[in-house]
Amino acid sequence: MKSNIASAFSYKWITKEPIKLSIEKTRLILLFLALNYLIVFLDVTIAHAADAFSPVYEWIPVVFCPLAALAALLVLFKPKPGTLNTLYMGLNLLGICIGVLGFIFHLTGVIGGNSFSLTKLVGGNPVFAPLAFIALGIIGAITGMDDRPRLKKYGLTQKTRWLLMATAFWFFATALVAFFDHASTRFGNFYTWFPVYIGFFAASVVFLQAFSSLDKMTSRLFTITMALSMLIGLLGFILHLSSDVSGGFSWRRVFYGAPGLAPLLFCDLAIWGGLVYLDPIFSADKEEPLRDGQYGGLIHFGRKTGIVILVVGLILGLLGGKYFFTPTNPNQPTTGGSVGWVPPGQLDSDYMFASGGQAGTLVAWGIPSMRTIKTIPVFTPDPKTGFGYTPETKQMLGDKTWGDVHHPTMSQTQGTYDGKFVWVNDKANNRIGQVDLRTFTTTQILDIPNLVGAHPLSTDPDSNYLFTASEFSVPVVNGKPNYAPLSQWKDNFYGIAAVVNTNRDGVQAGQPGKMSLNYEMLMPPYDYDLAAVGKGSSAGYTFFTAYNSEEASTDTEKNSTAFDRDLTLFMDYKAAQKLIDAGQNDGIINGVKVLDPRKHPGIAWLLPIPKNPHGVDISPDGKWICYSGKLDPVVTIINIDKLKKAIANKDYQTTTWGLPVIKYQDVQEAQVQVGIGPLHTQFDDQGYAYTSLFVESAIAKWQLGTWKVIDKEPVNYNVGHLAVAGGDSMHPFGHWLVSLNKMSLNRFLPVGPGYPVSEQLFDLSGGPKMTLVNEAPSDREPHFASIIPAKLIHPLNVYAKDPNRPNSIWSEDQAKVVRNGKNVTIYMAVVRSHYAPDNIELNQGDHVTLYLTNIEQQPNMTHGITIEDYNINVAADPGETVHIDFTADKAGNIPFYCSDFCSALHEEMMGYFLIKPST
Ligand code: K7E
Ligand code: CUA
Repeated sequence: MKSNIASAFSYKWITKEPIKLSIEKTRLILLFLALNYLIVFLDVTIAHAADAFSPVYEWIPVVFCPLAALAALLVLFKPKPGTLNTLYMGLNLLGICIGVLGFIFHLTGVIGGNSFSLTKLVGGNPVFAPLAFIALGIIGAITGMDDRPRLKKYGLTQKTRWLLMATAFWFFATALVAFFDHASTRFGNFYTWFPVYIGFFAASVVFLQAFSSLDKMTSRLFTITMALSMLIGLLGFILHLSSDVSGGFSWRRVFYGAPGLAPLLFCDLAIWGGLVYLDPIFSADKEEPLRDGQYGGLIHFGRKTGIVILVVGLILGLLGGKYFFTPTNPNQPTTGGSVGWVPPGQLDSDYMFASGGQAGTLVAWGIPSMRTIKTIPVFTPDPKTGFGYTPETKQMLGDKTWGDVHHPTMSQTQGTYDGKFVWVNDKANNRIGQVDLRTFTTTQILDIPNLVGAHPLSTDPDSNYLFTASEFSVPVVNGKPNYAPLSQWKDNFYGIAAVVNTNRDGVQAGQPGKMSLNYEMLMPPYDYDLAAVGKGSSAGYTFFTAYNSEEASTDTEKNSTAFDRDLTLFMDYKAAQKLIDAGQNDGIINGVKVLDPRKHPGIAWLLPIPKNPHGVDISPDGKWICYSGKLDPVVTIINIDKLKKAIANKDYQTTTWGLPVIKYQDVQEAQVQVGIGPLHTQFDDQGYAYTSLFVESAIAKWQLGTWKVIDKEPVNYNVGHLAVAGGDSMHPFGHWLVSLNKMSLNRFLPVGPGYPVSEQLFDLSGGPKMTLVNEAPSDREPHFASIIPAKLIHPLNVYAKDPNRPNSIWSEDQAKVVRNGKNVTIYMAVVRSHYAPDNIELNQGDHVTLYLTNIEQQPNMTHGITIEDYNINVAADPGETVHIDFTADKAGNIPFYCSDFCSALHEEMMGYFLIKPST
């Protein structure tokens, strides 16, 4: 049946005569309504997918939207009274209920956490998003109204007036969203106010039109307002996208940084405004009895049906509310939604590699969950994996059973973390350990002779070299001991910088992946604390911090803090490398080539920095060298261009210890007043720097270039290092910051007088303010840590089956025992759930070499071997061959068994060494 109602474009000041559209206004609205439900469907699906649809009622709006869209479309094509119409109207009312509940639920989810913040209000759990359901539900319900001209008031039909009011409400809600969203960035850019103004303005214009007569003035105002809304929507869309794209694109930022699609809501509303403003015109302006599909009132149901639907809806809503607001798990972290919490079954987005301090380990954490995933033994034996129990790993550890790990350093390629290696220093025993991220195991430990207190560790943008230095000065002599009376400090004590080849690609010495000592450089007898290798405009230089220019050797606490500035040192390592390559070293001490920079001008300089500086860190572009003052509440910024100029002009203040001293005021760019006790600085991808304040127990966020502090957040407490993803490379990833605190108070269950330290996770993505979103204890002291997106790391699943690998066997029938006098070599296969061979006859005093191959290629199927009473336990991952060496000095029937629970027959997985006593 063809309807006799058409719509007209009533903006009469644009065209003299109304333009007639041959489609009914109500049908247009139904079409657009369906479209809107689909858009909301996409939006809510993406948002709730980020929570993995947990709790389960996050599915409700996801299921609801397509149903509502479908109903609107069906009614559009089949505008008959009946079940369908009733269903459609019921869905609209249900939508309103869902909106109200969603609003309340998001709101309580936000403020139910430990603290309320604007960032959470918007980024964490968008409170106002459910209002869309209310607006669409209301509009949907109004489509059912009668639209006959006799009901006109102010020149508008009743239905049009109600639609105007609903649209005004939606404009109002959208303006609120824009307000809170931009408030979280403190309206950093003045134009972020525009959508707020325009939103509220449009809300008033649309609302007032419902109560004022339709004339030229009002229709012009209305049209201009809708055009403005359309414009601000498009502009906002472009600005949001460009702000998301600047400094590297990520979807995460499109949804949570500046939500890219949000401004398009203004365009959507402009179209709504245009549609509801359409004037229904009629072929006959006389009263007619109602017919189906006529007068724009497509849906008809009696008052009774309406009331029943409303009551049922309300009851359902209340029941639902009671269920929703019963806390399901009081122990669940309430951090305002998904930020900082990774639900069971979900993976973290980033790894953090934190030093294990005196545990001598490297610890892999998941970020943002703060779950500890793996402890990697580096300088410490580990019975679980057998590290330090096989001949090869015993040899790596030497006679040491521990190390003091401070600075995990991620390997880089062209200034970006490449996820291949992590290197760590051992300050207590002057070593560098290398962890291969294919296997998360330690593959090499390199001793650094001569140097004592190897504290800093830093690498260049291509990780060709590692730099460390001595925190303690000692005499440097060939052969041990390096003893000299302290009275000889000035003449016989030295600091040392060591440069190590990573040889990661096997360029040098044909031993890929094996570090080797390149050379060492003598330095004045100060205490070298940290190092940063230049990049970008500072490439080729390495900067060390140092305290104790006073050269104190006793009562250092007092005597090394007299000067207001300490002499730090920086070197031109490319120039130094040329000398080494040309064989121009100044001797070999304990097997290491040594350079004395006093004999080679142009490789090292001294630079005064306030005061007992601790960390030195370089901005991602390499331009700003940032020294943290420790005993001075500032970060001192050195401009690399000025520094290079001073070197080129040889414009020095004086010489000390035979090295030129740079004029501080010539190269200093700024002093950032960060707060008390600055230690370390990291950078993000937005031009901000973050400095840890040990004494103040806070993190200061400041801006490169303006040198302004823009946020400071307390931590619990006494922060040492801090880590931002990629924060010491040329391409930081931003988003997460972990504060590595030295202490904790009242944060974790008490465990006796020794307290755990605490790591606190901050979300950097919510604008200028850092938001604390998670924390975890650690029972080791993590100094530094490196955070890297998980997608950059590609660990092995199993050790591949390699028929050529020496001493490995790949089937049980290759298993054998080879005796050569008192030397017995066993090639043993291990597979669920037995050993082959499982009984091995030995004589007391035999020397046993056991190669145990786990011949499984199934991921996760680790087996181990424990030999009773022989102090031996080693694990073999799938495809791995482990080497065990022992003398069968205890006679008896000695059982061995699998030490990794692998199958139901794990206990049965055992065998005997049958060791005959010697007579
Ligand atoms: Cu500041 Cu060893 Cu890097 Cu500890 S060091 S905090
Ligand atoms: Cu194999 Cu347990």
